[in-house]
Order: sequence, then structure tokens, then C-alpha cells
Amino acid sequence: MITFYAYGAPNPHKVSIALLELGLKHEINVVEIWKGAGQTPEFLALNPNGKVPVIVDHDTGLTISESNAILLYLAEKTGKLLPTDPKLRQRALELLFFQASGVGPMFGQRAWFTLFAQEKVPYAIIRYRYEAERLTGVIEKLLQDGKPWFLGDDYSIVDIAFMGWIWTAVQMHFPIDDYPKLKAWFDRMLTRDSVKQGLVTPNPLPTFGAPATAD
Ligand SMILES: N[C@@H](CCC(=O)N[C@@H](CS)C(=O)NCC(=O)O)C(=O)O
Repeated sequence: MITFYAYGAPNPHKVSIALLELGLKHEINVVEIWKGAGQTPEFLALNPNGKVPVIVDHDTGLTISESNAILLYLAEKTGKLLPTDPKLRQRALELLFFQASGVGPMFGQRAWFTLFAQEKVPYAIIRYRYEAERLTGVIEKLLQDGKPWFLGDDYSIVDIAFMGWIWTAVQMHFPIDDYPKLKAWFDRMLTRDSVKQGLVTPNPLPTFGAPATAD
């Protein structure tokens, strides 16, 4: 049994999708992150960084934070969604790190400065829009011609890791149609029941207005 500390946001949604895809028994504990619930002593004892997702695996006694570390853990626990071939496995790790260290933070800053910041900061809007769009171009190149998934023929946790922020970016009205391979992958992801359900578990993203421009 797994306890999943979650909220409807890009990183927890990855774990929602993985738990459903893998059919792992779990209970959900909703953490109201925008009401300060991530900063309580009880939650900080689970994750000193005060953010979701976190899982507690009662079978092993392990508490794990960081969405892509959780995806890796769940894949290794079940022996699914991660290739065993050493070259492909290494590629999976590379892409998981790229997603977590590049795409997630830059998409997050773009969202912050174009949708949430109280003050309009043109330099930050330009900087993070440019960087997020550059990274989207990199993702477009990573999707190989004629292959359905990031690692080729097999669906994996790498696809799940990218979906969290790509889904969020689309909900935030950032363009995806300019990236045909990414758009085709995105539509393919949305044919999977675990993805459709995971993206509204424990709750969907809010409705976003139009992102700000620098002028
Ligand atoms: N690198 C972390 C990022 C986690 C993260 O930023 N979580 C957000 C939701 S997507 C959160 O809990 N935000 C609440 C806050 O910043 O107080 C991961 O991949 O899990």
C-alpha cells in the first residue's frame, strides 16, 4: 500500500498517471499547497522541500519525494515502464534528468512570470518564454521520426515525466501546434486511460487566463 501526498499540479500529476498505469494500490492525501499545507512540520518531516508529490510505501517503509525519483522507484518496484537494456536505461535516466532539471524549472518560471506574478517584469517574461520555447524545440527533436514514444517503441516513465509540464503548458495556452512531433505524441498520450484519469487526480489544474506578454 502506498500513501500518495498530492495536489492537482504538474509534478504530482506524473505520479497519479504512473500509479494508475501500474495498477498500484494507493490512498491519496490531498495537500493544499496553496494554503500553506506543504509548510507544516508534519509535511516537512516527509519532504524538507515542502512540495508535492511525496509517496510513502508502507511495504518498504520508504518515503520518497521528487516526482522523477518517484517514477523511477515505482518502475523499479514493478519492473515495468523502464527498459532493462543498459543503453536504453541510460537514455531514460538522461531524459528524466533533462526533464527535471531543465524543462520543469523553466516552464515553471515561464508560468510564474506570465500568469501569476503580481508585478510585470518584461525581462523575466522574455527570458523564460524564450528558454521554455527553446526547450520545447529540443523536445521536438528528441521525439524520433516514426517512433511513438521518447524511448522509441516502448511507452515508459519518460513519457509520463514529460506529460506533467507539457499538459500544463497547453492548459496555459502556450503553443504546441508549432511542434508537430510533440503534438502527435501529446495526442497519443491522451488516448491512454491512465493519462486522462491521472491528469484530473486528485484534482484538475485550474482554468488559466491568457499569459502576459512583455509589452
Ligand atoms: N522538483 C520537484 C518539484 C515539486 C514542485 O515544485 N511541486 C509543486 C507542485 S507542481 C509544489 O508543491 N508547489 C508548492 C509550493 O511551491 O509551495 C518534483 O519534481 O517533484
